[in-house]
Amino acid sequence: MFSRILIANRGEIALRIIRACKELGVKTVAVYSKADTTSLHVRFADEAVCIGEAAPGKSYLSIPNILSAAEITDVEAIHPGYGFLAENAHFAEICESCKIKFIGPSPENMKRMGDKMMAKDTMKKAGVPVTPGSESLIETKEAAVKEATRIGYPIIIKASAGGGGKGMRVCHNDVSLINAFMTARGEAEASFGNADVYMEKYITAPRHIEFQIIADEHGNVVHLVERDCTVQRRHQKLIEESPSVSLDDKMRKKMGEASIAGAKAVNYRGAGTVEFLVDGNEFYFMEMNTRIQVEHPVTEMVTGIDLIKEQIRVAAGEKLSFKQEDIMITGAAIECRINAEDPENDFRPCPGKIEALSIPGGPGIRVDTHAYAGYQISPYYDSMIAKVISYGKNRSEAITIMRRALSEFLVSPIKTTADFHRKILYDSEFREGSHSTHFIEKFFSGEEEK
Ligand code: MV4
Repeated sequence: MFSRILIANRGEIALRIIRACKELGVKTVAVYSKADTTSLHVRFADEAVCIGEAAPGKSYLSIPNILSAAEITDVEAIHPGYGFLAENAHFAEICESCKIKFIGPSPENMKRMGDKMMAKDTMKKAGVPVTPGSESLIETKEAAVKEATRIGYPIIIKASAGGGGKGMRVCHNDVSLINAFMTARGEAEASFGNADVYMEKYITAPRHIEFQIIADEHGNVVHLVERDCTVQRRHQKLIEESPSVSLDDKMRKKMGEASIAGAKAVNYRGAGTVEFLVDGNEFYFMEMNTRIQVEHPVTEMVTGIDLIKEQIRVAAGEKLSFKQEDIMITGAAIECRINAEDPENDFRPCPGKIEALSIPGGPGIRVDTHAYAGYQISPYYDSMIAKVISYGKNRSEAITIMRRALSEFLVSPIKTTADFHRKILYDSEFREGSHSTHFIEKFFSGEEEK
């Protein structure tokens, strides 16, 4: 086991990793920007190193500054958390060349899964169902029309270097196709420096179901069942839950086995998430995320497994301490991401100083947050200030507990999305679990989905 780990992140995930390290008896080094001098992860770590200015490019995204901090504090490993450099293969390679263990998958895993066309091809070869679509990249308008005719409208054009919904274009006929093809390529070039696009059959009302997997360095891969992330807004997940109302045990088993087959096909290491689109009884591989995700707590609540500790253990070369048959789901969990944003104003970020704070508690509630009374929410970083996770014996109870908890969440004078979440939890379609990825649109009159 490592004796000292550097956490190359901030906010609630930095705290989460520090907690896991403390329970493992591992010393922690926090890194922080000048804007985070008073942040909790700085206070709770054993050591802390200021790595630069507030702007992420000068601090949390600066590989030289982070590695300098790692060198002077003599750490054996770096945990990247999520976001920032978590899926940056170049960063993982440099860590390895500095003999510092990167707590996550190999650079090869990241590169292969970061190229969405290559990821699909790999999964298909591993026997994982993928969304019907083009076998290769679409290079010309003529090829686009030919492929769309073969696949059949509606189709969706996606950036191969993209992911997370950026640069996607849905088309229903040839007329819109040409324009969509050109703009998708232009956006992909602008956003990712890579104009490569591919095409898929558009699934009109899917559910977004993802499977958590964890793999050690000895060939063992276990899935920790699914998370349903169908409630999203502009590709930002708002609510995540486990288990999913859309899956029965038969489908859960098939998708779990597909996730493991996919992970084994790429010799995956560490924690990862295989994302699927679910359409009735069919499921299709969408993307694989090579990092720990924001929503990992819902999986921890229903399986009782501490995913961050498992990440650290497998990175230290330990074997997984459980087998697939040991994984049982008990109860149901829901997570609401609480952002310092104004739902009345197109969710624009509302940074500022928290004067008074009441964090929910009581039976069935977990809150992962770095907020405290007096904390200055910075405009430099993403607006999530807390994750409220409820756990009940079933989904209905988890919803009831979450509603109660959100009513206790007071963060004055900051505007947050807490009440917006309560509205969702009272919605009948959500309660029945019959919603699709279009669910959230109905909460916005006339808002155009980008
Ligand atoms: C799709 C799709 C429908 N059909 N692909 C890809 C990235 C992911 N974040 C959203 N993506 C989608 N890919 C096909 N062939 C619909 C979406 C989609 C979506 C998927 C899950 C959850 C929310 C979504 C919101 C918009 C689009």
